[in-house]
Amino acid sequence: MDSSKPVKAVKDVVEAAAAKVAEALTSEVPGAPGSAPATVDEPTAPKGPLPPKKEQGAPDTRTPTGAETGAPAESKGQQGAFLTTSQGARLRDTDHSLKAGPRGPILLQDHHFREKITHFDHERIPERVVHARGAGAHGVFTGYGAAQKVTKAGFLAKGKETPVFVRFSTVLGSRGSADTVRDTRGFATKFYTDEGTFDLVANNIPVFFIQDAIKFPDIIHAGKPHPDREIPQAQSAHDTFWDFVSLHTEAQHHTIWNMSDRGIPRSYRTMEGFGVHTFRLVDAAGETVLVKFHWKPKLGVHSLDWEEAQIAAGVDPDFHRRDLYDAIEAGAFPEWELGIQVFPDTPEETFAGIDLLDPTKIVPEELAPVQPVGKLVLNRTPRNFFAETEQVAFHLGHLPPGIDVTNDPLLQGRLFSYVDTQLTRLGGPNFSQIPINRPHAPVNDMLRDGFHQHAVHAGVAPYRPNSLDGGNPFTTEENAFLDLPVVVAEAPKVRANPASFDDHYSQVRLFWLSMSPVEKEHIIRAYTFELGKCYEQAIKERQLQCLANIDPVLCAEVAKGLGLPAPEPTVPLADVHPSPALSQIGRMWPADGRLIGIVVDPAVGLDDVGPVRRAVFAAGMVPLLIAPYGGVVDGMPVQRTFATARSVEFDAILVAGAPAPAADALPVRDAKAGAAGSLAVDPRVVLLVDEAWRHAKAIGAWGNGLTVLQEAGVAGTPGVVTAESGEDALTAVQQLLAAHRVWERFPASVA
Ligand code: HDE
Repeated sequence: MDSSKPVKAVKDVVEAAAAKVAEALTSEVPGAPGSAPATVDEPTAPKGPLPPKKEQGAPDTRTPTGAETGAPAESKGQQGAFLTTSQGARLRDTDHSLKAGPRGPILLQDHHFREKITHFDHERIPERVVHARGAGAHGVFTGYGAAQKVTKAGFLAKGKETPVFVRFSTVLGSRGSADTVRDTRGFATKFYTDEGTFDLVANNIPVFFIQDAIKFPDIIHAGKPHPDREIPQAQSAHDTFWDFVSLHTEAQHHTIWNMSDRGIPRSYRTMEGFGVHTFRLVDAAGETVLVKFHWKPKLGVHSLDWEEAQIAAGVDPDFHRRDLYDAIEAGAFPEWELGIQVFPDTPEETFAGIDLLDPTKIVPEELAPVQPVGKLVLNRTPRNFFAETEQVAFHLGHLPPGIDVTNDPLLQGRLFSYVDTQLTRLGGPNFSQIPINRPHAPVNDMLRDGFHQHAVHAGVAPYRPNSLDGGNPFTTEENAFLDLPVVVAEAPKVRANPASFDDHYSQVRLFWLSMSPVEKEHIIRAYTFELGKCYEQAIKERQLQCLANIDPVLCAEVAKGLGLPAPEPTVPLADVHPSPALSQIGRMWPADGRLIGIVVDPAVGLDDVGPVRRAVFAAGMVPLLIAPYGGVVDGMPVQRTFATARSVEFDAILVAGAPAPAADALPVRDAKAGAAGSLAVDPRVVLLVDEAWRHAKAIGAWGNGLTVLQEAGVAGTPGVVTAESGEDALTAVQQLLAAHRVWERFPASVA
């Protein structure tokens, strides 16, 4: 009897089922690692490398001097089916070193071993001194033409499309630190314009800690972990940080932004970006204006709740990185508008009494509206993190004709720092030849040689003027960058600031008074937490003095939490007009790319879940099924199980069933199960709903799902909708999501 037949038939069925699961998972779940599912058995037949994932892009293939090569991006990466040495010689074996007999020792002769290990030994480069932790994406910028009346920069022309690479980052943490810590975020954009690369190296906070770049090492040393124990990682909640900002009171404005919800963004997609400094634009006729750059996210500015940020730092330290890449993969391309605030270029360089050279000051949008000048869409994820995100090198001095700098002393110092830092980080002066940094404009410089020189320069006369290379290259007036002949007033050389820089409190108060009650509560909570983590009483008292100079209510509330008396102000409280534009609350925003967790109970059938899932997709959001076990239920892929899900991953929860405790609802298997006991519903589902409620997220339930609301004790409370059908529940939840959170769930004690 041929017994292999039934066995083969079973194997075929199992393999077919596994392939179906794999297909469902790779086609519908953002985040699958490869472009095709992995096979269980080790592949034996050689074939070429798989294509990249559909959402991945790589830097254009350009020569080191900016010319298009026409070569496909693959030609720079792995190619062919056979493993080779770095010199292209095919290898028979890479798993065994060359030894004197199977028991060794290893022979010095083993050049393959030495090449492999030596290269590995040198895989790491120094991380960035600041902004070490980041995530990048490719995209396209389209000009609206609106800026052409103030600048000749060609990439801002109407309909002009320019490729870009954006890198978002945190400031304080190391490369491996968590994404959701309380910190400022970097928002650096490289525009590969036809007229030379333009880098807009921005942050998500419009002011900076200090007014002079010479203090940058000091503020960073204060914010980084303490030098003895190297703790805490990626935090400002420690003594040295608060010591610095309470002694250098110019830092108070940036600090209140950090303590507000801006310090814990929901997503890179929901962050504003600010160029911080004032720049100078010049038009074709040579007329100039002063401007501040703003990025406005299409989805609005939204933040995490502090508890969410803390949980996410543990359960998903890659929270923002994952969010960015999953959104792009799901087709929910993140979008921003670039806008400018425009000010007349007067000798005083002030606007409405605000010193435009002081990087600790904003100009409220109510005084100078942000005028949209173009749109940024991020539509491709990098193919290789190191090659692109790690090696990208931004520099404030990368400016095309039409954009120039001002004398802001912070900006002036940055003009030195950014090239200087790359010399160590990227190992020499030729970092602009690394693929991600190659300009798209033709490059014809006379910079030569140096480590890692990729160009094979022709000619014998890299100097000017010359008579040997036919005089080439020539300088030109035609669309050349112009250092604007701005008049510098006669003045003594001094180490000093202008007197206007001495106002350290009025705009901090302006920010505080512009917040809604719930945002004020969050600020009080953040100061109380951060100062509560300091050991030194004197530092707490000094910072309380700063808070007294901002606002008595803020000071009193934080003092209460610290168990200290609230001091009286030492400066008169500024009489300021609030700027409603600074508040994140009170408007409605599209819910594109939001993550909707759907709790299902496969034990009772899922007929109603399919239509809801499709409706979530149709609304431009991403549905994630949460089930007792993994795999596929009713033909739909399960993205999270009760064991792997945590509320922080979802913007809203739909409860389609009341699943009984699953087989793994044991505290010994999953701490989230708590003391499972004899509950009717899986305790992880109850926790999910409870946390979502605590973080003021929209919750919708229908059918058996109502039982879960009862179990969690949230039924009938604001933002918890019960509906006849899943689709009705989704419609209601979508409306709630437009406001980001159910704000009524956060009662405020301050007005
Ligand atoms: Fe930076 N900053 N910075 N910075 N910065 C760097 O450059 C520096 C400042 C910003 O994703 C470094 O390539 C000085 C303001 C971003 O690669 C370094 C001062 C703003 C990034 C440096 C400032 C920024 C950096 C470290 C003056 C917002 C990440 C690695 C006080 C407008 C870019 C590197 C990326 C990175 C110096 C202040 C934004 C050391 C001296 C203000 C987004 O050169």
